[in-house]
Amino acid sequence: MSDLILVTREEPIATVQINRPEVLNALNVPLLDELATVLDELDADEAIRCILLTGNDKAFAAGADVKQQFTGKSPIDIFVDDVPARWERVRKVKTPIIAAVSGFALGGGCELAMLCDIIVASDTAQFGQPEINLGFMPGAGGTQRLVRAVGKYVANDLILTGRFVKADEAKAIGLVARVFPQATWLNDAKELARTIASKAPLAARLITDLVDQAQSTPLDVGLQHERKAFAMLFASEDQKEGLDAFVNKRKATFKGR
Ligand code: CO8
Repeated sequence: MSDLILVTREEPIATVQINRPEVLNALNVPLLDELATVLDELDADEAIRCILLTGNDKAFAAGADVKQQFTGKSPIDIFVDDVPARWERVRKVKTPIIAAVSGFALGGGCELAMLCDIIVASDTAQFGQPEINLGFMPGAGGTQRLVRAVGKYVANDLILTGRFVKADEAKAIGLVARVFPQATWLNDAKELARTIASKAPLAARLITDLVDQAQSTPLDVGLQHERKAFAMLFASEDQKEGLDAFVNKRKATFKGR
C-alpha cells in the first residue's frame, strides 16, 4: 500500500482518508484502486460497523486528476482505464459509508461522495460538477446520481453552469444530510459514525443495499426485496436482542448475528 489512502481504525468505526493534499485530493486510478481495496477489506471485517470516507480541511476531492487522467488521452485510453469498475467496487460495499466533506467535492469528488450512503459536510464544503468548464461532462455518475439526489431541474442548474454550491445550499437541495461547524466537523462526523455503528449491523447492511437499489429498482420490486429482507432479520439474534432490550428497558448490545 502507498500513502494515497490512510486508514485509521477506531473500532467499531474506521476512517478512510484520501491523501493527495498537494493537488486538493484529485483522484487518479492508483488512488481509486487502493480506495476500492481498502473498502473491500473493511467491508469484510466484522469489527468495523461504519466507515467514514473523508479528505482534509481543504478538500474531500477536487475531481479527477485532470492532468494525469485526461491530458493527451484518447477515447480508447479512457475506456481502458475503466474508472467505473472501481466505482462499482465502492458502491457494492454494504457497511454504511459516510462521506464527510470539508472543502471541495467537485466533479469525480462529488460523484464519489454520492456513492456513499450519507453525505455530511463542514460549513466550508463546496460541491459541484464543473466538468462543463473543461469542455466535457460528468462521467462517473454525475448526470444520474445527482438527478436522483436533487431532481432534474437543480441537477441541470449545477451541471450546465458548473457552479459550486456551499454546504447550506447543498443541504437545502438534499445533497447533504447534516452540516457541522468547521472547528468540529470531523469529530461530529465520527460521532454520527459511532451512532450508526452501535445499531444492528445486519440490518444496517441490508438497509444500505436496499436504499441503494431504490435508485434503480421499480417500486413494486423494491418493496418485495424489502419485505424479504425484513422477514429474514427475524432469523437473527440481534432482532431478539433488540426487542428484548426494548421490552426490558435496557440498552441493546448487537453482535451482527
Ligand atoms: N486535477 C489536478 N490537479 C488539481 C485539480 C484537479 N482536478 N484540482 C486542483 N488541482 C491542483 C492545482 O493544479 C494546484 O496545483 P499546483 O499548485 O501545482 O498548481 C493545486 O491543486 C491547488 O489548486 P489551486 O491552486 O487551483 O487552488 P485554488 O484554491 O485556487 O482553486 C479549485 C481550487 C477551485 C478547486 C481549482 O483547483 C479547480 O477548479 N480545480 C479543478 C476542479 C475541477 O474541474 N474538477 C473536475 C475535474 S473532471 C472530473 O472530475 C471528471 C471525473 C470522472 C471520473 C474519473 C475519476 C478518476
